[in-house]
Amino acid sequence: MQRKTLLTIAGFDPSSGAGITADLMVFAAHGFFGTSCITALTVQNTLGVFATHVVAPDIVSATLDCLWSDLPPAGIKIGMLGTAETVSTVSAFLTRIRSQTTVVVVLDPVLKSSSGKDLLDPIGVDRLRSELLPQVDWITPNIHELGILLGRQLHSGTDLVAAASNLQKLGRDLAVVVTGGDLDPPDDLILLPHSECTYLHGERIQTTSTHGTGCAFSSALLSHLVSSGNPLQSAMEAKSYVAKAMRLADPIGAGHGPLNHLWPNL
Ligand code: PXL
Repeated sequence: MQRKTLLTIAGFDPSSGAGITADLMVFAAHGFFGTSCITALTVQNTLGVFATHVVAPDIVSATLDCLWSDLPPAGIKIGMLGTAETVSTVSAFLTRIRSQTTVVVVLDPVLKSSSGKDLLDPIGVDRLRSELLPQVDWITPNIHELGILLGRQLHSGTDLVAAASNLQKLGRDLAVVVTGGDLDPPDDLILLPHSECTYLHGERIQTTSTHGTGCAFSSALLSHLVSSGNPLQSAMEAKSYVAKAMRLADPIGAGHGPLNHLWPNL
């Protein structure tokens, strides 16, 4: 059978911990051919993000159409978008293609780097809520991103089920995974459309190799959704893939190092 293609629309991290290069490794590790549309260049290493430079929205739009006409993906992962214009460009692309065909779309709402740099402007956050959310099937915020999307600070004592349910109402049959890496215990909360919420149990892993765990989780989730179609099973597989990629990572760089995205191929 022909190998399927998955597309990532995301930023470029030259240190390969997060963004496009990490997503492509995750797709390859799951047996997919990966294509990409770069929305922004970042200047970063394991110590943090020092600058960003966005790609012009007309180049993003042309890239998406160019790939769509020749290498149509079976699934799309969206990460860093950078600006409100790019959010609208990607939303318009999804509206175009979703009127023609069914394609699974997973949105990792990349809003800030862990070193605190804004990776999406404030109007972009508004448009992500109003224009992009209705065009995606899954969203995978961590607790900080969930708080920004809902416009209030969340903490460990917050009713996360109610918060996830409020986010779900902004989409159309949206599945929400609140990733638990910043929670104690690090359990993920999953809210599927028309369903009760479920928790995926996670273990705290003692490692400094944590850069890009959100990118890896969302790309692995997309890979499993496209290969099995089973929502809960896919989220479970993606969580255990990321845990193993953290455990098997080499400690490179002086800060938060990359995961071992390619471990299934070793
Ligand atoms: O981990 C979030 C993220 C995603 N994509 C890019 C990034 C970052 C964090 O720094 O730089 C390109």
